[in-house]
Amino acid sequence: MNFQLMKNTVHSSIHGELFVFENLKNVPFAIKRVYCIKNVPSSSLRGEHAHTKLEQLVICLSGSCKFLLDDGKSKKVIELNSPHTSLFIGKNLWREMYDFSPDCILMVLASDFYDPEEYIRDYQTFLKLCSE
Ligand code: T46
Repeated sequence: MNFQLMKNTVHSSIHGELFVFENLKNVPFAIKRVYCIKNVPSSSLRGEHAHTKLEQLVICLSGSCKFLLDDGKSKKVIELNSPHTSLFIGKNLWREMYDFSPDCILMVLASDFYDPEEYIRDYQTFLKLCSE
């Protein structure tokens, strides 16, 4: 499945922790966009789509949430609960995000600008593309 859990680069001292993300070094693509998700009600379901081109690195800066990842053949649930690990999500993976804690803050680094045309939002269409 086209995802990977990656250990983040952190500089820790008695004064706190500093996390570093650099293009094509510890981020496996050139970053064109950064967005954040927070204040998600615990009952909310986000995502429910796949991307035909986009690659992303998701960092849970605070709190926790779950990602269901689906490549059309199998499904895997990943819990993000630490800024020390990030989740790389490649293209053609259906994702659903849920079980957000009240303090959850996600920061997402993306390989391209926002393009709503590049989303697959219909699950049956996604399954059909997977079987081609
Ligand atoms: C993903 C998961 C992890 C923009 O205008 N620009 C942006 O860059 C983004 C990401 C979103 N938006 C707008 C589009 C919608 O009106 O923000 C609204 C919420 O977006 P969406 O419903 O796609 O949010 P999620 O949390 O379901 O999905 C997001 C990303 O869109 C998606 O790429 O993989 O987070």
